[in-house]
Amino acid sequence: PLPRPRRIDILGIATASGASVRGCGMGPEALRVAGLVEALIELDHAIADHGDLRRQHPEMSTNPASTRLPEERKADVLDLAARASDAGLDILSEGNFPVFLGGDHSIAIGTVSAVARHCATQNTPVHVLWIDAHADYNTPETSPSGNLHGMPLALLCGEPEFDESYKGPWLGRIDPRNVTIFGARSIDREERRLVQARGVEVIDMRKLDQMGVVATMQKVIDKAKADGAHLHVSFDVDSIDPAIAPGGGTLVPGGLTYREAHLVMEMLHDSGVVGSLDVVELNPFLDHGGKSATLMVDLVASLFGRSIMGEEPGPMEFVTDSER
Ligand code: 5AB
Ligand code: MN
Ligand code: MN
Ligand code: MN
Repeated sequence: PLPRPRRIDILGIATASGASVRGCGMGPEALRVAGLVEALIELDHAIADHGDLRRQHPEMSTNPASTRLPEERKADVLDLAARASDAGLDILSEGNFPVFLGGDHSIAIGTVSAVARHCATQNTPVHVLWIDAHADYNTPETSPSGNLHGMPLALLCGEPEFDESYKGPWLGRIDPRNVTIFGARSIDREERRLVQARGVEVIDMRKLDQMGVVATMQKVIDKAKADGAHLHVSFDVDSIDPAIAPGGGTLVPGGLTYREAHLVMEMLHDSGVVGSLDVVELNPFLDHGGKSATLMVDLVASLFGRSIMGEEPGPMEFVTDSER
């Protein structure tokens, strides 16, 4: 089993530079306003909030359109990825559980890199559970939009179409065969070919409808356990049905229900294999009265042990103050 974390460490990465729709840079603040920290304290966890990484002087637009071209946003994305990777590595090295708040999904380039670098020093395999309506496995060649929030998995899995300009000593590497995409319902044609060729496990909505959360999630958990892995969970708000989570820029109908999403988090809690979490793509500007932010806070609380019938001391029990 993984060593028990000492503390939950929150780090925001306040950016929308990986997306073409603006607003998810406000995600970390909306999650705090919705009561994220209080929900975790309520569950008796020790918390540290590191505030947000952001670009103080983002590149200016050179085109007349209101949003900058993907190429103009790339420097922001990679700078923040490098900083998130280093900051995340510090948190993990101290034995704490990082909760990364996006920001668009390009932040996972940095957050998953932190996990990969840390686990390399511990000789622990990294498994990734990517909960998302999309596969986020495009390369600069296959991407229909050029937006980096659609490419993090491909870069992290070492796809050769990324040139040296995307890389640095901060970049970690994961094995596509240890990645599961969960809740997918919008995958581009070339992207689908890549995912299949690399052996990424895709639990799409069709499979979920037929097999349900319990059977599909149990497989993910059993595989991570059998491998003695650190499971990183990357939760894209757009995995949830837009009717209950309207706060996103890339909504796709037919998403996870309220109970399906909670059951995923409850099972992950009980599994004890999760070592880090991203909450990404929340766009407070598009949200309806904080509805999506509040739902995300409830889901994070379920991952950290909130349950309907009260707490059972489980495998994800944290080190208490007196044990330190
Ligand atoms: B998200 C699309 N596949 O690459 C692309 O929200 C959408 O992080 C990507 O999952 C969506 O532009 C990225 C069409
Ligand atoms: Mn995504
Ligand atoms: Mn998505
Ligand atoms: Mn999105």
